[in-house]
Amino acid sequence: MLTRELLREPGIHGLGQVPASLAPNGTTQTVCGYCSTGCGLRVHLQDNVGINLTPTTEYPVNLGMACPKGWEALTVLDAPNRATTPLLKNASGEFVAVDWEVALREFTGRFQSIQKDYGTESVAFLSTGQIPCEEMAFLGALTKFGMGIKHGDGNTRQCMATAVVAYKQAFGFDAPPYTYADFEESDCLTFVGSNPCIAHPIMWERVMRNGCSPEIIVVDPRSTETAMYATQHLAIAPKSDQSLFYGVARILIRNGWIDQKFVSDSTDGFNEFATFVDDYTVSRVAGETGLKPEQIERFAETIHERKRCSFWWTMVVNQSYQGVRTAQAIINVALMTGNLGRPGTGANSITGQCNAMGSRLFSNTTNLLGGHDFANAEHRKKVASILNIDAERIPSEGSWAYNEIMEGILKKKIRGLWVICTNTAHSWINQNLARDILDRLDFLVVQDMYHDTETAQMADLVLPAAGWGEKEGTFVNSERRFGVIKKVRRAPVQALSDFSIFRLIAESYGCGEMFANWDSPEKVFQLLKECTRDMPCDITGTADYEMIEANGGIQWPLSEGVTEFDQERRLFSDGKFSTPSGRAKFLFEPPKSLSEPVSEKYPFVLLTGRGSASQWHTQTRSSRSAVLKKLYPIDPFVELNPSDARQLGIRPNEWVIIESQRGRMRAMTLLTRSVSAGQLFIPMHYEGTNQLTDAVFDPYSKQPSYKSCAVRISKDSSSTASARQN
Ligand SMILES: Nc1nc2c(c(=O)[nH]1)N[C@H]1C(S)=C(S)[C@@H](COP(=O)(O)OP(=O)(O)OC[C@H]3O[C@@H](n4cnc5c(=O)[nH]c(N)nc54)[C@H](O)[C@@H]3O)O[C@H]1N2
Ligand SMILES: Nc1nc2c(c(=O)[nH]1)N[C@H]1C(S)=C(S)[C@@H](COP(=O)(O)OP(=O)(O)OC[C@H]3O[C@@H](n4cnc5c(=O)[nH]c(N)nc54)[C@H](O)[C@@H]3O)O[C@H]1N2
Ligand code: SF4
Ligand SMILES: [Mo]
Repeated sequence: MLTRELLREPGIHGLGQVPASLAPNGTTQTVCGYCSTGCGLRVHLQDNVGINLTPTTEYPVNLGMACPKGWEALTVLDAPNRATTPLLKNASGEFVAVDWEVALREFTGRFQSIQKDYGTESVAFLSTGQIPCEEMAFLGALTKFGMGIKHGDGNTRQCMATAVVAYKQAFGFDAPPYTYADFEESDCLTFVGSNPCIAHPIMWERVMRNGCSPEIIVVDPRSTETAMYATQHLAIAPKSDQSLFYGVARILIRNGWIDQKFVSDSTDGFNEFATFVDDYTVSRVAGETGLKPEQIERFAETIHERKRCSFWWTMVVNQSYQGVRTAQAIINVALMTGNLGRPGTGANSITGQCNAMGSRLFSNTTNLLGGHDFANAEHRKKVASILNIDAERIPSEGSWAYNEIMEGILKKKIRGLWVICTNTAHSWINQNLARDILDRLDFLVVQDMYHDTETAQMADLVLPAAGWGEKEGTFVNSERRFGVIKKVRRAPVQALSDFSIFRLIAESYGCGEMFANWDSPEKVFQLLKECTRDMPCDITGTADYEMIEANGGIQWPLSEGVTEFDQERRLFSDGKFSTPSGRAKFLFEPPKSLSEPVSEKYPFVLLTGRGSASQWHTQTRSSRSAVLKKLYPIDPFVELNPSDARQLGIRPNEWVIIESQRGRMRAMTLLTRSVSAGQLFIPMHYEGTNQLTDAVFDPYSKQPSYKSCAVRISKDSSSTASARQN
């Protein structure tokens, strides 16, 4: 089909407003498009258009609750800076509105000519954990099987790559084992570098419903909102979590507080691990973590005393130069105490974005569709036959990771880049370098809901995308639950769903034939379902979107033939893992010291993370709601301990300059004891934060270590006023 004809197809623009199947003035069920909690939201329609929403009371995830972002999810679709038409940069560097035909011609012409001159591998893509599975899979299949692109990765590398690798190595498959009921059923919850009060507020509400008088242990250098609820707050020295868990393991072993049966039936490598951790004496670990020996001992005792211990980690473990081994240090403690597979237990990675879990299975970047392995010829054959393509078209290796793609641009191996639903020029580590790298590209395409993100401004071509609420598909939340998202609004002007954009590009690139059947998200869902057959994530028992919705979402796995199943299910209740031996592995390695220790010149450790429940990442979306904007400081702020402030003569609410070896930013001071002396905290939502961060990576997961680097802070002598502007 010609691109021109395809453009006229009603399905491409989805001009029929919302699908006719929805009651024009009733309500319809969808799931939230921000965080990985995956709350159910009921959208209220007027004349077929979503005008308001309320959290769904009967949805098993959120039970009628939502955080401010969820409540405001529709508002941000109306923003005046929505990308409404393709924009092409002219010779004088100005954007000119063009129609889709010109945009597609330009996209294909420029990328194909780069591929012709420098090889097919010279074009790469960077995508996201925030588009539905069907769109991710389309992008991954189109680029890898259709366009001959070899390297593509996503912002998920910034987010949960470490958890993926840690699970794969330990369990044989990337399988977060829990269900949210575990928040309520656990009698001891440990949160490691995780601030659910802010980052996963509705998961935290589930913790608040826990009726087992749980011990809540929070391991975080800061006294976060979550730490304030802790029965034990371990204000650990940055990046010493691995030592802490080795120390705890040693205490458990020395006291015989081990689940021998679980260890011998379901694990490998315990004896080697026990020998290894014997060096991690309480005094050594106290020295390395800055904790008191009693705190470490009490932590171990609590794990022993309590019957159902769950261990939850989020970004700090993942975003580290030693993330994989830190995650496994936590997994090891759960394994040795038999805290896996039973209600209220688990070594549980909480992921971040609404569909980060979907990207783990279907982005076709690190894994071949459905959690398969590119290197495995049988897997390639299986997927090729499901997609009805030649197996030769499937590469036998995975892609370069995000950082390798960025390095590839520096080395001129990558000359064309397509960025979909992520804001690299704000969120990638060490921004001065990152922007310099993006500047070197011959052709940069950015596909986003908004035309003025930091990355879109650097683009040669901007493709206007529909957002959540304007398209259909499925998301997978942190507890492996598929949820269906609905189209309840028409995307503005010429903006198209990412799905439609991929269809058009397939056609224009000359590989439309390969995707002839990929004409609706639900058809693609059926293909993806087949791709999971006989894998640990098998969802062949899920008939269609309707069944997902009728069940309040469906967790993987659900194999064909299974008709009776619980709404909340966890993995490994049989003690069997996906490794060749069927046993989980103890994995360990000596911890490394801080990648950039403080020095006389840069005496503070900078921690970064989420600032408030109302801010989302680079704020392209959340800053478009007047309600959300009232709930957080508009100006960048830095949390500083009052004792440090006194020494430096810095006052509250004063502009200061924070500098690292790589860059500097301005921020307002917030004096608070929630950060320890010698540490600073700046939320990631402000553009300047990643001017400071240091581009170091975990050797196994290649995830950037955003959470600690050395900085200094000084008064901003240039500033006269310290008034906040709103
Ligand atoms: N409101 C809101 N919610 C979000 C997001 C958002 O942007 N806004 N983003 C979503 C995404 S994608 C993600 S990945 C998650 C992130 O969710 P979280 O990981 O829970 O959030 P962060 O604030 O990034 O980091 C958590 C904590 O790690 C602590 N920390 C720093 N260094 C160390 C250390 O060395 N050891 C330990 N133990 N702790 C340390 C920080 O003080 C911080 O409180 O949030 C998701 N939810
Ligand atoms: N210093 C520091 N930096 C960090 C972190 C940290 O803790 N500290 N955390 C890291 C983590 S965990 C993450 S996940 C990243 C997040 O970093 P990013 O992915 O860069 O952040 P977002 O603002 O979510 O960017 C998503 C973009 O997609 C657009 N968008 C939204 N929906 C759609 C859609 O449906 N289609 C299309 N085409 N576009 C859409 C939005 O407008 C936005 O521009 O940041 C990382 N950076
Ligand atoms: S907790 Fe997450 S999924 Fe739930 S409403 Fe808030 S942002 Fe949406
Ligand atoms: Mo993330």
